[in-house]
Amino acid sequence: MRDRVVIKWGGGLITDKAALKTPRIDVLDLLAEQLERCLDNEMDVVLVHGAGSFGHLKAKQYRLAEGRVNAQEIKGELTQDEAVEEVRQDMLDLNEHVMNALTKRDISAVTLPPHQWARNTGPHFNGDLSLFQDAPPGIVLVTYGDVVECDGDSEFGILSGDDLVVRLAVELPRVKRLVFAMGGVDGVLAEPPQPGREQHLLTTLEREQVFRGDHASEIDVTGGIGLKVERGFLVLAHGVEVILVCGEAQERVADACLGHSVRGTRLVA
Ligand code: IP8
Repeated sequence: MRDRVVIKWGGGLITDKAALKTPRIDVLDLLAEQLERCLDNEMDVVLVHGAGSFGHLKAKQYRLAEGRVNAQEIKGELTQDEAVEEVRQDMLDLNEHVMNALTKRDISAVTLPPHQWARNTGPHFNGDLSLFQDAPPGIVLVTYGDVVECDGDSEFGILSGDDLVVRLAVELPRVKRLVFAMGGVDGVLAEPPQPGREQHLLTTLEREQVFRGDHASEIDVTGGIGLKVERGFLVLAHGVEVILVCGEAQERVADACLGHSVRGTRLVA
């Protein structure tokens, strides 16, 4: 029986986060190559990707993470409903770039867009994971952070990829580890990166340890590195390993997925 790994490709890694709808094709190609290495080593993969500049900028402008707000409070040309549709389409466009990178390497993959199967936000969102569970060996199932329908007055909200990975890693059988591939950092740093100062990487991280996440709240409507760590600890509590690595460094994502020792941050109980 093949083991499974759940991988999150961060939005800040696969897109240029400051420029609207700009994918980093070279990074996607590198990540696809490493994903193929996992499959070649008998490790099945569930892939979740973030939104980066395909989701956060517009979602922030139209306050989609807050759900329905008074139309007069929205500053922009679109209504919130139009913004929901546009962000969903933008995410489909980003997903197409992801799928192209996989297809270039002949990796068989199927996308399940959350707005079609998930409801509500947070790590306990609703949605049937059986399609992920029933995937034949070697077929990569792909999903991503999206705008989903919500119960109650909020009507819609943002389901982050960092929440999707929790249920996928905990509920699917044979998941060995969860790997967060991030852009621009080697893992969790003791303090936010500063130009000219050496990064102090925390190679292991316990829940009680204090750290300050560098969360660019002006562009990121979900949670930055703090959310990944928080969600990571939920997963770790179920006996699944959790590692955060730099996704731009050759081989680190594949090494982490395959259980080799790697530069990054490992969550410890
Ligand atoms: O980048 C956010 O997903 P994340 C999804 O995984 C949108 O947190 C549409 C902003």
